[in-house]
Amino acid sequence: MIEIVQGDITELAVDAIVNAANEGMLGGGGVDGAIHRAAGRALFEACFRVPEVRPGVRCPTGEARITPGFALPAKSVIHTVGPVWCGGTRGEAEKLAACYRNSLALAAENGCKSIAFPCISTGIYGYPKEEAAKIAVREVKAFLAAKNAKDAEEEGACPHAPNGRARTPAAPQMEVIFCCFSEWDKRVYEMLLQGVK
Ligand code: AR6
Repeated sequence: MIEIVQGDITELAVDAIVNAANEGMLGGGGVDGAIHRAAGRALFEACFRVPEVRPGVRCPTGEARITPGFALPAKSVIHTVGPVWCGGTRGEAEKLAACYRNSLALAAENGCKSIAFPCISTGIYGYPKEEAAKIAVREVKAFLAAKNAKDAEEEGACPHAPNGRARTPAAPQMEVIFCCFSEWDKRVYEMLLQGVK
């Protein structure tokens, strides 16, 4: 299930909110700053404990890491690092797609049933908003379709089910929320999800 909301992601009581972080993971401006302020010092300390993969880099661009949400209403924070927009010539689209894929996979691995995304890379990192939204919608739709197919297959494979049919109710779907800060972002997502763009 996909939803669009307009507002402050730090106020959402979901299993996981996604942070548009930087590779160092120690906070910054934009949504990253808002999440760190709302979660409190414990989030900074948890981020600090995430091992560096090379000096100063805890989460390379396109990857994702998870921490608790501490003082946030969200249970967890999934930190991902979007690409800096360089005109589209440095693999930004693939890196942005990887942010969505890796965040969703990490959420599923951690049993999250609801996850909210900000518009990754479209603030300080300068990614064109509509192009970024197209990638976000494409990746979320593909992830949910694959997950639903896998869940249905696992239920159908229940050895005690008559005629190969599952007796257990369908696994609850993951709820994915696009949390848009501006009215304009919200409209872009609404149009994309209606298939207008
Ligand atoms: N809730 C939801 N969305 C928000 C909020 C909020 N409270 N605040 C901002 N946004 P940005 P980036 C939107 O700049 O482009 C940081 O310094 C905002 O309107 O936060 O990925 C990091 O440490 C925009 O649509 O992230 C990195 O260095 C979206 O969040 C760098 O910025 C993303 O804007 C990451 O830049």
